[in-house]
Amino acid sequence: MYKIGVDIGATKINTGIFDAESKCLLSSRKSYLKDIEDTAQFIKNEVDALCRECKISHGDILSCGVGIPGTVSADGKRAIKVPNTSLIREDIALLLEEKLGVPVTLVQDSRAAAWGEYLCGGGVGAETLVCVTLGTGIGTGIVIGGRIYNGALGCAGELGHLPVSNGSRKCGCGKVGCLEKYCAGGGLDITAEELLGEGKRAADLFSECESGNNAARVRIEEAVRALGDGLISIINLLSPDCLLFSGGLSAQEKLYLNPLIEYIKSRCYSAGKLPKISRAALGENSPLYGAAFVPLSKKRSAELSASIMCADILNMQKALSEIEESGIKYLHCDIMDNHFVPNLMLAPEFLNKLRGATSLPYDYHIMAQNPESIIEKLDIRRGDIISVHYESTPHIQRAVSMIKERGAKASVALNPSTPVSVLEEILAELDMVLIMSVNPGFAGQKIVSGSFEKISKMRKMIDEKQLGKLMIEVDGNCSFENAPKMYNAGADVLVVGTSSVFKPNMKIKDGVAKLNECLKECGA
Ligand code: S6P
Ligand code: MG
Repeated sequence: MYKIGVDIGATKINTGIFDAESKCLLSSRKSYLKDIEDTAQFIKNEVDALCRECKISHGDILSCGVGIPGTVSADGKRAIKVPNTSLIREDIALLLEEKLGVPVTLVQDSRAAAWGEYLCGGGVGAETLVCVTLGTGIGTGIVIGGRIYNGALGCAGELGHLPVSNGSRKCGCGKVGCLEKYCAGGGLDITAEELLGEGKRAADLFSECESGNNAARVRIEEAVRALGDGLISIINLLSPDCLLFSGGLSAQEKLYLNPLIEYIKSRCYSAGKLPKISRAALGENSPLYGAAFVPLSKKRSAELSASIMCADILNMQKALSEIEESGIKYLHCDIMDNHFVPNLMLAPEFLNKLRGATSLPYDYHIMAQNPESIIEKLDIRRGDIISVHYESTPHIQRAVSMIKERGAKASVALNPSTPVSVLEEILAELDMVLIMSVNPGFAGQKIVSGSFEKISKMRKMIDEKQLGKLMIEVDGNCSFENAPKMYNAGADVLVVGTSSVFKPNMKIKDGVAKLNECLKECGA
C-alpha cells in the first residue's frame, strides 16, 4: 500500500508517492499560477500522473496528507487560518477526499517538516525534536515522545511571533515587532531595503556583507542574535536533544546558519550535554515526507443518546436493558414545564428513581423556565450532561456555573430560531452545545429546514476557536436519513427517538444497528 504527501508552498505544490518503507518513489514539484481555481483538482491531476508513472492503481493508495502554510483544525479536516494565500479553501481536505477517495489529513507545514525529519531525516531517534523552517517567515515544528506537539490551544511553535524589543515592523499576524519580521527572509528583505535602497533583497544584504560592507554585516549579526536569543529560550524551556533548520535561509550557512548555531551553543543552558544542532537532512522535501506520514486524524465518533420519553413506559426496565445492550452511550432525559414548552413531562423525581434501573449517564435536557431551580432537584452522577436552554434564563452563565459546580458537563441548548452566534462569549466554558432541529416540546416532529446548515455553522465556530473537545448534540428527527447528514455537518451526539430507535414494529437493538449502518456508510 502507498501514501501520498502534498506540500502546498508559497509558489509551488510538491506532491510525492511513498511506499510502506517510507521511501519516496516519485515526486513532482510544480509552480502554480496564483489564480488556479481548483487546488484540489490540481493535486488530483498530480496524483494521477504519479500513479501512472509508478504503475500504481488508485485502490492501492491508503491516505493523503497535505502540508499547508496555516492553522489546521484539531481533526485535520479544515484549514482555519491561512493568511498568505487564497489558494487553500477551508474545506480543501473534504474536496480532496471526494476526488481521491481516501482519507485526507491537513497538517501545518512546519509541523510536517519536523515530523518528516523525525521519521526519515536528521531527527531519527530524537526524543524531543525542534525543527525551525527559515523561509519568508519562521515556522517551528516540535515532536515530543514520538508525537507532533500542537499545544492545548493548537498554536505551539509560533517562534516567529516572539516580540523583538523595540520592534515596530508590522506583521501579517496583526501585531508589530515579531521576530520573523527581522530574522526570516521577509524580514531581511526589509532590512536590505532600509540599508541598500528600494528593491534590494536579503540576497543583496548577504552579498554586500561578503564584499566587506560593515553596515550589512552588523545588521545580519543583529538578526542572528535576535533569532539565537529566541531559540535559546526554546532550548532552555524544552531541553530538546535535536534542533534542525530547514527552509531557504538555512542555506546561508557561512553568514547566517553557522554563526547562529555557534551563538546558540555558546549561550544556551547546559548541564554538560548540548542538543544536536544542524541543517535538516531532507532539504525542501521534509514537509512532503511529514505530510505523507502524518498520523491520520482521529475521526469524530457519532454517539447516540436515547430519548427515554419515547420508550415504552409500561416496560421501562426492558427498554433500559435493551438500550444498554445496544451500545447507546447516554439516556436523554427531557424535562418540560408546560411554560417554556407546551408540554409537561419527566419530573426530576421520576428520573432520580429511574437511576436505580440503569447505569447509563444521563443527558438531561431541561426545557423549563427558571432551569436553575430544576438543576437543584437532580440526582447528578459522574459523566452526566445537563443542557439548559439559552432562551429559558436571563443568566445562562450562572446556570452553566451551577452545572459545573455540581460535577456535570455543561451544555447550552438552542431553539431552531436562535442563532449560534449567541454562544460566542460562553462557548469556551461549555462541554457541549445542543442544537434543536425541531421546536422543543414533542417527539415525532418534522425537521426544521436550515438545521444542517446551523450544525455546520456551529462546527465552524468550534473549529475556529480550537475547542476540539466541545461536542455538538442534535435533538429532533434524527432519522435514518437525517442522522448521517447531521454527522457530516458536524454533530457528535444524536438524540434518537421515534424517528429511528423507538419504532412500534422494530426492536431497539435493530433500530440502533440500522442507524449505525447508515452512519458507517457516511464514514462515521
Ligand atoms: C422534544 C425533545 C426530544 C425528543 C426527541 C424525539 O422536544 O426534546 O428530545 O424526545 O427529539 O425524537 P424524534 O425522533 O421523535 O424526533
Ligand atoms: Mg430533548
